[in-house]
Amino acid sequence: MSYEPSVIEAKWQKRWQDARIFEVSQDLAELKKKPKYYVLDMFPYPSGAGLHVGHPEGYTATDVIARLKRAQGYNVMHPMGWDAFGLPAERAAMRDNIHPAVITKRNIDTFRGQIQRLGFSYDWSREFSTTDADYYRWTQWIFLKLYEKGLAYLAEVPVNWCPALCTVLANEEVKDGKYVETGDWVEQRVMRQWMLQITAYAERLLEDLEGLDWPEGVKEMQRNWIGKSVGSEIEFEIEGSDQKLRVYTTRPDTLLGVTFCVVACEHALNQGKPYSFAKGSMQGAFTGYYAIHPLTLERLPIWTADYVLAHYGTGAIMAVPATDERDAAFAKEHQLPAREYDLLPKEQWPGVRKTQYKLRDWLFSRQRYWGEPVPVIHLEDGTLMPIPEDQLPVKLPDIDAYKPTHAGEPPLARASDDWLLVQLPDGRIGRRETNTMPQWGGSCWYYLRYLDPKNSNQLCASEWEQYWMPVDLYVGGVEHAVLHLLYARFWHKVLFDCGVVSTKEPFQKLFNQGMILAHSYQDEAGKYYYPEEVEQQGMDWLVKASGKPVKTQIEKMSKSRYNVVNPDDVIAKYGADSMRLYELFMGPLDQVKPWQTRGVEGVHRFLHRVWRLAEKELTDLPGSSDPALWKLYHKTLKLVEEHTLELRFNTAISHMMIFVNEATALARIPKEIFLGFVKMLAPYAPHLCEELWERLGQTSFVSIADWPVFRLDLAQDEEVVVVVQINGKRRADLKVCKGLAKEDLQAQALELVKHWMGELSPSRVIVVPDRVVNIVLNLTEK
Ligand code: ANZ
Repeated sequence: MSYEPSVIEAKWQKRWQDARIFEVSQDLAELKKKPKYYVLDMFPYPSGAGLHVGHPEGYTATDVIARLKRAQGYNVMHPMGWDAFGLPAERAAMRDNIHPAVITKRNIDTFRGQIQRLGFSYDWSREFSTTDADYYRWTQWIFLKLYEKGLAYLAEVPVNWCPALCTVLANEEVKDGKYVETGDWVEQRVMRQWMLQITAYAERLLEDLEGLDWPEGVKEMQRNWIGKSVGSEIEFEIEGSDQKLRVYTTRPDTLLGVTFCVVACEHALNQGKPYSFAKGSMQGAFTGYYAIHPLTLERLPIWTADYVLAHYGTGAIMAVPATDERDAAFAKEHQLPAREYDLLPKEQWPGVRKTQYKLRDWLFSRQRYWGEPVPVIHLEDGTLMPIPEDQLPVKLPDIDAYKPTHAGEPPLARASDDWLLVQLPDGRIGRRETNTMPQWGGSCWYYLRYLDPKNSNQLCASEWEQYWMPVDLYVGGVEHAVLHLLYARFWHKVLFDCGVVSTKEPFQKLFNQGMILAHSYQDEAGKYYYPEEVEQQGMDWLVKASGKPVKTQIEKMSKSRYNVVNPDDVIAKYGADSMRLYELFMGPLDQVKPWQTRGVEGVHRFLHRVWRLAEKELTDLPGSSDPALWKLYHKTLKLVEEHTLELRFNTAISHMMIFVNEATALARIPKEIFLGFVKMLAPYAPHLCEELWERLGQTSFVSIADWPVFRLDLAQDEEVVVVVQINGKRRADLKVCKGLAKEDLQAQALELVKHWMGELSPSRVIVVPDRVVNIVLNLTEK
């Protein structure tokens, strides 16, 4: 029989599922006999477009690790679920007039099917969606804890309002005045919103980064986002006023160089004066006030300008144009003086030392339907009442229109009075909060729920939390560096303070997979061509077909560029094992790299060769094979294990390819070696390996077999002692690998005896491999 992935893959996926081999034991005493390993993917948002080949890159990596760790005797937690609240389902609902819950379920079914066809060893019994009421009940519960601790509060705040979407957005979601997801413009408005006081955790969020095994770039992004700065607040008298001007500076030593002060447009000093300047410009105006220098008593004009931010420090600065570039530019623009000065010694610095953070509190409400309702009631007297814990979840009501009003009233305000109005036991009437939580809420704690997904009394029982946490390896995209990863750390620390979790940090090791790009082909007329077709037919064909010059680019996959690759198509043609292998063989996991379907063919051929290897004579006779094969086998085993655990999958695969090439050249191979190789390859190509395992008469599953035993003595190269002579006289002994090439042996020997030779150079060197190196020196040269 030939290798037919479609037949064997369906067969083994069903067998794994029926035997439930990837489900983790629920017996704690049993679990405690072995070490644990928690390996987690950033769970996907199940979009309507389905999976593309970028998703399974990280999932394949974690699956290989999960399978290897299981083989090495760990209890492995490897779950999957859905981050399913959010705007796209709501927009699709508006467009198609279908409830977001229906759309979400449909998308989840598609995603699950696609993911399952890749043969990942998830414990599916733990699956959930953030949109399940049993789940978001606990998201709401955490909100109540935040509220109890004073960390959730309502405030009139300037917010990022997106007119196109009619909703507010978090600072982290806005870049250059646009919503990062859709590119829609965002404007500033003042609205009453829920805020989470993440700033109260700024120092801990910063400090605890140190102990984490995360990419340095991600840590640095978090440090910059938190933006700690240590400086001073200095108070200036204002001429003819009781008010004082407080400035924040990181350079109190420059006080003698101050020639003017600048306040933000929104500063209290400007009350009633609606200053506004072009963003990022050096425009400004004199406020009419003068500050008095605390040491020299000089009059310093107070200006207002856009480059001073209202919400950083005190919203006011002392300007030192001789040293600070922006102050210098502003001074030049407005003909303000600059002055050389002496640095002020530390003993003379006025005012108090002050630590500032750039981090702002987290805007936590959204005018959206498809999110967790905020579990709070507004009473008539204006007070707030949190929903009692035992009345959670506050379920999302059905409504008939999902769009918020332009005044910013959330869609839930349209719910019927049954839902909206609540009568308290004392007869008072309250109105439910109609804002919902942002999508980031549900993803802040999902890694805990996997550990105890069905618990209806607690979000996670502490015995499970204590056994499994922290997550040992977390894999996902770098785009979450300051959003999800900062929010989740914040909630985790709050849960730590509530005694719900026992670790300070949720994710011990983080790895970011690089994005998978694709080739795109577009002709001068703007027409795109399918990359697959171009790859098959060749560039000449393309030029002819188009009749115009064609531009080839490597870009992000997107529908509009016709370059999205669907894993289903790849699996249909080559099988899931080839797909898995190619995802990891393309290049280092953290690198950005282009997909090339042609590349799948290479790994597919490799799997065919493995299949044919099993058809060779597999012998049990000892000594029936080349000892070199044993050595190669053990060396390969060591390298595959090491490289895999270091997430260097591409090189692990190439070592297996080398092994298969060598083994293919032999007439027969020991069965023991072949079975060991099947175990080695199983984490990467599990379906093929299960099939071979069975055909070779093994019972149970290779997926849960022990990792092969490595024998150092068999892997090591045999050593020999070579005598090094000078003019026939023994001068040294050299230990080298048996069979070392002549040139290498000569080079090592010369190095070893160079102090014997002094200035002289050999006139001749005689090398007998594995035996002797004789260096002939011409002694008359001296
Ligand atoms: C005088 C000075 C002299 C300053 C000098 C810098 C260099 P970080 O490190 O980011 O905290 N600053 C203070 N508040 C500001 C605001 N609301 N908007 C814009 N700029 C503000 O930077 C702190 C420095 O940025 C402060 O120190 C202040 O300028 C400015 F040679 O004061 B400095």
